[in-house]
Amino acid sequence: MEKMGAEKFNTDFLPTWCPGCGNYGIWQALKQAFLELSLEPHQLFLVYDIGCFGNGANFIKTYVFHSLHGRTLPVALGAKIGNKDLTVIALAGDGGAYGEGVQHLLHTARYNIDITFLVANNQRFSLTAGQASPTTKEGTITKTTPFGEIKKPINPLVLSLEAGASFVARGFSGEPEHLKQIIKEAIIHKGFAHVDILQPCVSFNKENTYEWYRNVIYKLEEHRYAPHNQERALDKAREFELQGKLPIGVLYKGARETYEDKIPQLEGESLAKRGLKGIGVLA
Ligand SMILES: Cc1ncc(C[n+]2csc(CCOP(=O)(O)OP(=O)(O)O)c2C)c(N)n1
Ligand code: SF4
Ligand SMILES: [Mg+2]
Repeated sequence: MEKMGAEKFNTDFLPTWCPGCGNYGIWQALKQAFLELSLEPHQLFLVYDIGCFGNGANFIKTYVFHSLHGRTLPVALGAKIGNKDLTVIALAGDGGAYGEGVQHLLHTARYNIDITFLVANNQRFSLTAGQASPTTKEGTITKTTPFGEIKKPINPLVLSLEAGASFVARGFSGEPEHLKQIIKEAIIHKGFAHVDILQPCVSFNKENTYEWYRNVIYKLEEHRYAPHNQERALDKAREFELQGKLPIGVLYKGARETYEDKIPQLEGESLAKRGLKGIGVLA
């Protein structure tokens, strides 16, 4: 029998994440967002990174590519150029997104290509047993930082805002309903949409627990925040460092021409349908 609800995006494999892992909330929010946007599995192309979150590639029934560590964005960008009719989403952990692949974040934001980037930020390289990642707080003890992390963490939302992302948001996997709304907005947005998702890792991050997050987060939309000013968005992105509060919701949404719209060869029918002959590459 054909599945009707969000379960139609389930595969035959059950998630292997630890009980209580924040990835479950993201998985549920993602499937529900697809359902509510009336997206069918064949209209979606998901590019997953390597990692705990990346293992989600096995648990979602859409077109899926399980990419190399840190390389989701170039694959997603190529897929979108090849077939602009697809809804293309790249999904990575903080290690892949802000470590191995941080250069791709900056350049994809510059392109402003119409794809969505969802990052499960647990502040650890969790699949490989919890080493410090680029978002780990200074002083944190992990296997690779036995005397405490000595490097400064990066602020991913500041990076993508500065690089030109036209949609920047922060979600929390412990608030899947709220996260679903953000994911829906990010998919609908025309241009590069970056969503950093606070994701508790119950096995390797004992500090940033669900409870810890609940004490510091607040929802932007409950504070009459309008996400149309880049300078204000930068202030919001830095608020935790300055004031110890973590705003979740859409920080910035702006209208900017997309990469696809600026390339005359990509006008009209998608390349996948026309083939390379259609743009004069092959005789
Ligand atoms: C180029 C490369 N470097 C390192 C690895 C080893 N590796 C695999 S998963 C992983 C950790 C991933 O951390 P993150 O991206 O934050 O995802 P999480 O597991 O936390 O969800 C690492 C370091 C790899 N597979 N490829
Ligand atoms: S190690 Fe952490 S991120 Fe990985 S599945 Fe377990 S709780 Fe989730
Ligand atoms: Mg991680």
